[in-house]
This record gives sequence, C-alpha cells and structure tokens, in this order.
Amino acid sequence: MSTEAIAHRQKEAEMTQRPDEWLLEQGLEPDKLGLRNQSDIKINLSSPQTADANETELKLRPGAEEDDPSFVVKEERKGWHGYVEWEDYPEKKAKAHKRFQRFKFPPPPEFQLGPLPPTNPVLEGVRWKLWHKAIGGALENVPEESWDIVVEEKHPGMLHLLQFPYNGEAPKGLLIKDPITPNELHFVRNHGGIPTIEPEAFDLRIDGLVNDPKRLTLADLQNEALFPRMEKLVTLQCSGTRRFEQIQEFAGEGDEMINAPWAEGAISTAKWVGVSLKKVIKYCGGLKDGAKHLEFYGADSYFKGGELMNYVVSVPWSKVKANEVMLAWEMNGKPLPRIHGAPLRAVVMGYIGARSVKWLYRVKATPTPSRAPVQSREYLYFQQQYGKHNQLPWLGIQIQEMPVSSAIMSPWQKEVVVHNGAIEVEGWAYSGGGRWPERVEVSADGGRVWYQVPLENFSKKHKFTWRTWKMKVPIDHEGWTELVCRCWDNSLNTQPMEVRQSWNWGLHITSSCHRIKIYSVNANREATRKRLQEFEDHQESFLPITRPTEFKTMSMQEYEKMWATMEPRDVDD
Ligand SMILES: Nc1nc2c(c(=O)[nH]1)N[C@H]1C(S)=C(S)[C@@H](COP(=O)(O)O)O[C@H]1N2
Ligand SMILES: [Mo]
Repeated sequence: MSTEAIAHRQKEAEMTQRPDEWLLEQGLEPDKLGLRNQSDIKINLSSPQTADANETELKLRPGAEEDDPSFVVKEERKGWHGYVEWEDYPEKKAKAHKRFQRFKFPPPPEFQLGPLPPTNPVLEGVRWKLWHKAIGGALENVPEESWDIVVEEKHPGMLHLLQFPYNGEAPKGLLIKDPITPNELHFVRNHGGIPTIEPEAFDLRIDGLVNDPKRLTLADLQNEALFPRMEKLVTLQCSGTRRFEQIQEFAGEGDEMINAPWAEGAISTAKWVGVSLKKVIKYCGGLKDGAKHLEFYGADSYFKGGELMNYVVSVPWSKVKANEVMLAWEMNGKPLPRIHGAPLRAVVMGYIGARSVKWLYRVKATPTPSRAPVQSREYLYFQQQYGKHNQLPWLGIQIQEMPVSSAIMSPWQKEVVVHNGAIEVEGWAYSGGGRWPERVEVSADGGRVWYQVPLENFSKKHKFTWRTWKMKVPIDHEGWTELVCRCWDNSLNTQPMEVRQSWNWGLHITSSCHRIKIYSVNANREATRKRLQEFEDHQESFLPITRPTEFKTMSMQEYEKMWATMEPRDVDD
C-alpha cells in the first residue's frame, strides 16, 4: 500500500470509529450498543416524553395540562403519619395520575448493562423521589423522612442498594454471625416511604367476604382472652436474593422500581410475636362462601405506571388455615421497628417476603388472588424465553413458596485464599414452604466432587428458618477454582447447577448453586511454601497476583544446573 493509501485508511478509521470502539465490540459497554435490526420491521428507539437520564429536577411535559391546585394529597388519619389511603378513593387515584402525567421523569439508572456506581447508597432512586415531589402534599417529604429512619434504625455497616425506596442488606460477615438476625441488620425491602403509626391510634380493618367485619385495635389483638399468642422463628427471604448473579450473566427486567441488585443478604431471620390470622378471621365469624384469598393492605404509598396505590398483595386461605400467617407486633423481643412495619405486619411463613406486608392496616377476604400490581404484575417467575418483547403478566407464575437455596458467605468472590490443604467456608441454607435444609454440600472443583457439611456445624433446624453452616473443605489443587454450595431440603429438593438454568426476565429466585471463584494457594506444598517465604524475605507484596514478581525466582546458574541434569525440552530426531 502506498503511504497515501495508508494515510487515507487511517483517516477513514478515525471517522467511523468511536474511541471506545474496542469496548463496544467486546461487550464491555452494552448500554451504548445500537440495535442490529435484521428483520423487516421498523423499531422505535426514541422516547421524547422521558427526561434526560441525569435530570434531578422536576420537568414538565411539553403541552402539560394545567394543574388543579385544589387537589392536595392528605394523610388519612390522626396519629398515622405517612399513611395516605388510595384504595377507598378511585377519584383521588385518578387525580393523582393526572398530576403525575404533567411531568416527564428520568429513566431508571442503567446499572445492568452499565457499571454499578461504587457508592453506598449504590443507587439513589432519583426518579422515585421525583414522583413523590410531583404529587406533593403528604408525599412531599417522604423520601427524606424515610432516609432519616434508615439512619436511625439500621446498622451503620448496611449495604444500601437503593436509598429510596429503601433497600438494604447486611454485609456478608455480619449477616451470618448469628442465626437470629439482630433487628438493625435485618434486610429491608421497601416499595415506598416508611409510615409512622402511633400504636394507640392504630386499628386493623377486617372486611370483604367475612361474616362479621370488624376493626381491631392493637390492644384487642394483644388480648390473650381473645387470641392465643404466637411466637415463632421465621426467615424472610426476598425473591430478589442473589439477583446480582443473574445480572452478571444476563441483564433482565429493569423494573420501574429498580430491581435492586441484591447479593446474598436479602434474607434474615427473627423471632416474631403476634397472633395467627386464622384466629382473627374466626373471631370475625369466618369466611363467606367463595372467599379464597386474603388481601393484605400496607399503609405506604406505591407507584406503578404513574398510578398511586397502597401496597397490596394476597395469600390463599389454605395458608392462613394452616396457622402459617402471623400478624406480628414484636421482632426479637422488641416492638416492631418502624422500618419493619410498626405497629403490625404480616409474617407469611415459607413464602416470598413480598407477602409479609408491613404497616398492615386492612385484611380483606376476596374470591381471587389480589389483582393489585405487586401480586398480578410483579414478582412473577417467567419462563426463560419471555422478556420485554413478549411477556404478559398472566404468563408468569405468581411466586409464593420459596424454593431451596443456599449461599457461601465466606470466602468472597475472586479472593486469593492461602490455606493448609483445606478452606474454611461459611454460609446459609434455606428452603421455603415449611421445608428445611437437611444437607449442605460444598465442592472445591466447580461441582464434581462434593463434601458434606458435618451435621454438628449447622445452626438449629426449624420448620420455617434458614440454617447457617460452616466447614473445612479439603482442597489440594492450586490456582483459580470454583467453590460451589448446594442444599438438599427434607423433601430432597436441590438446586440447579448453573445460573443459566434459573435465569428469568424478572431476575427473581436465583436458586442455582452458589459459585465463588477463588485463587487457591496451598501452603502445604513445599514449592509454594518456599515461594511465599521469598515474598516475605524480599519484602514484596504477594498481591495483586497479576503483578509479576520483582525478585528473580531462579538464577541463571540454577537454571543451567537444572538443564544439565534434566531431559531437554527439545528432541534431536
Ligand atoms: N407495606 C409493605 N409491605 C412490604 C413491602 C413494602 O414495600 N410495603 N415489601 C415487601 C417485600 S418485597 C419484602 S421482601 C419484605 C421485606 O421485609 P423487611 O423489610 O422487614 O425485611 O416486606 C414486604 N412487605
Ligand atoms: Mo421482596
């Protein structure tokens, strides 16, 4: 090629390539990729009604309708701060929706295809905050007040995945320190603000298809002449637990709410005190014919598709009848913290955490599962081939009982572990639906050979709780390897081997075997021991392992000496 031709080529490349072309080609910035459309269909790629991604101020839509200033969102009851009733007032819902539509809001942050910010809180929830500001009135200060409660009630070490609505989990080591999670370390999953309800002002409304609808005060519920007291150790697990593993493999639904990038900590255990909902329903004359589900209403305000509502979900009567639904006011010997639902919450044993409604103010008997979006449009388990392009809410299984699952909490992902032929591994195991972990196995070779956790190394077994465990797993081999754990529950259910097998669009239920890559250095091996001593002698850091050694590991003399006695690396014929 002539120099002229080369120059021309270079110029051409400059014009067509972005400086990050290589990153794009290698899938390191998939959020910046365009669409490769090989079909005969035109696909829309612009949304002028959405505000800029970095927008932090409220922005009106062009041509927005006039606002009705006489519409002010108010709190419903005295002593119930942060409670706005939506479900009783369809007109109010419509007005709020109308006001919402006057604005354009930024899209949720792209943390699945783009990088996760290295901050704590990881995500801020700007757009959810702006929604509250847009509606105003009683919702105006909810984001700030919610954060104040987080700071007051939670452990300073919490990993805040989302500031508002608040979503946070305990760091790995602290989470499994005690099989009963201290209140301040219990994970939190909110869909809105945190109401503050005075216990004296509180009552629970029971209505719908019950024979004798009633309102019961906290004192009524706590009256042991009316209801026997119930005390139970129960593990709550969010269906988003371990979602991060799914995200790392394949991106999924970036829910409006921001599907928090949960790690292994969206699971915690507490001793709850309350009453069985079954007794309360009996006290209300039992159910009318045709009642099949019990709908739970939470006092917080939730946004879905620009509409406002209370947090509403349901559980089947059969679950209540089995005395597996508690109305609880105490958590680990203390009144419920505000952030965990004070003064009263549902605790639905062995089910997805989403059914354990906090700030519970109403139980309604209904003929069908709840049609509210948290039940009917979210927390759905889709078949692998459903996604943005083809999913419909009825195609997903409404998640109720949680499957068997487990996690390695120590060591950590990509750690270098120097050991003497065995690695200390710690973790948790859980199974929903009243099943419990009977066996946990750990593999140090990616899942070929499994070692069983000794039975004496488990926390106590209960019908509705996780078990923490630890063991020393023998490992001779060195270099990168994968620690894997799996649990067998008492029904002999176990976990799929790979994330791919449990991956789904909603990124729920990451129940596959938990895999941790570690770099194994076996100090029992003579050569390894010697080398590690040399790092010590030369005052040179062994980390990072990717950095070449500065000291010579072998002199040229020693090298020659070896070849003088060894078979050569070459052949003569
Ligand atoms: N009222 C109300 N109840 C709620 C929620 C909520 O946002 N509002 N979140 C649910 C979800 S998805 C989970 S996983 C659990 C979490 O309970 P915790 O925050 O006490 O750990 O609460 C459930 N109950
Ligand atoms: Mo959840």
